[in-house]
Amino acid sequence: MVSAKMEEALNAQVNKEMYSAYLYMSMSAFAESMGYKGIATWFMVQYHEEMVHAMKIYEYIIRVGKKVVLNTIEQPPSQFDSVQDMFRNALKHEQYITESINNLVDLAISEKDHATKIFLDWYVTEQVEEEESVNDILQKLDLIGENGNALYMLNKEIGARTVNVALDYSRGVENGSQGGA
Ligand code: OFO
Repeated sequence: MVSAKMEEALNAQVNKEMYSAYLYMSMSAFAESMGYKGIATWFMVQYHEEMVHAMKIYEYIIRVGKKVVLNTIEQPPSQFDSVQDMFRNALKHEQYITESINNLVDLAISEKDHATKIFLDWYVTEQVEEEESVNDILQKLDLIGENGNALYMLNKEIGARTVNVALDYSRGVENGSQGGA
């Protein structure tokens, strides 16, 4: 049994994941405007991942017989000082999301809601990955410093990232296709 309090908290998390998608789409647009096509691709792949994060919770709320209530998505920043600044913001955001997931887990435990706790475990693991991948790029950016050639190479390297989550989740994320079909 999922409580009304948990239902509300899960709906709030849908909104946060949608904001994540929006934020990374905005970062992708900023990277495009700076001519960093590879970085733009990396953030657009991240956008797709966030949409799936939101959809998994959306579907869970429905599966447990509760109601999805969508809220306004906050406007993300559209201007950053540099590529480094953008990734620093991305890391800060992921740390915020990790905290939010941890709070949800705490709530599930305090309510003895084992099903939701198990459902959220996937997000706990995913957040380790989310922070790690951004941290990884930030470390490289620190090494690169002001070196334009090296930044160009990093742009190329991370631009090779591809989408490996469902792009069409009309029949559910688990049954989703990765697009093209
Ligand atoms: Fe949904 O993990 Fe990033 O924000």
